Amino acid sequence: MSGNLFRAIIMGAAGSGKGTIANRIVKDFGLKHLSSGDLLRAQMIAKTAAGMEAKKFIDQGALVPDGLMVELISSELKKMSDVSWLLDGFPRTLYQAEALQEREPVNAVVNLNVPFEIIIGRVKDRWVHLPSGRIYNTEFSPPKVPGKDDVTGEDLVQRDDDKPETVRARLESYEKITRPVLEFYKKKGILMEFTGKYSNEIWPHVHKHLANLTPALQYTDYGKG
Ligand code: G5P
Ligand code: MG
Repeated sequence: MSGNLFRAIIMGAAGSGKGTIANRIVKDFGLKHLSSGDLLRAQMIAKTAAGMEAKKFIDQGALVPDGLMVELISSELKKMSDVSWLLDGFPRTLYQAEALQEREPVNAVVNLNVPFEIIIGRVKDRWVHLPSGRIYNTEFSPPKVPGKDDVTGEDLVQRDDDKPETVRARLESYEKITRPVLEFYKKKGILMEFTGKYSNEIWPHVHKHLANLTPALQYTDYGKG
């Protein structure tokens, strides 16, 4: 670990619960959360050139080209050089993993392994607050007022890429393109895999693992939240 800074990554297929678990990690361990998907969606809302380019790929359930992705993430990481962070959804290709490793070696990688049939069942119930990235699920974690964000009261939306055929393309891309990234981190001895059907079942194990790695950062009790 460089100084007291901790650099972690959360990986897992589309809808495996990265955002859900990342929010709990951030709350309990005080890491700064950077989600590549939230970053891209913000660029799309702002209709930046990067956002318009990314949209062509995201709508197909395909990965955004490496060059664009590395550039976007690098400029965010520059702003986070003096804090401990958790990356969610990046890296997703070997090229991205190597680019990150050169820039900023990672301390821990958490991979969520959730059966694909469970994912397909839950993603159709997902609603999000796009400006903040807050995630809801009408079955698992409904908003207090149906269709409205708990904090701002603004409308929730369903993601364009949550259509069943697009989710299937995203799951395939994870298997083909992102699995080698897990091997990359396994060889470095920093990968920890967590298997289960439910985030509440997986979370206490993730909490325990991170608490062992980061005793100095831990400031809440075991696996709450
Ligand atoms: P994203 O935004 O990174 P994905 O596909 O990796 O998208 P996603 O869909 O955001 O991942 P997640 O964060 O893993 O899923 O899952 P989540 O949102 O926490 O949970 C999914 C739903 O299930 C939610 O409604 C949640 O409430 C619910 N849930 C959680 N746990 C449970 C449970 O136990 N039970 C139940 N019933 N429900 C539960 O990337 C989007 C696109 O951007 C591009 C790609 O095109 C990608 O497809 N992109 C990149 N391209 C290239 N390189 C990169 N690094 C890229 N990053 C993003
Ligand atoms: Mg997410």
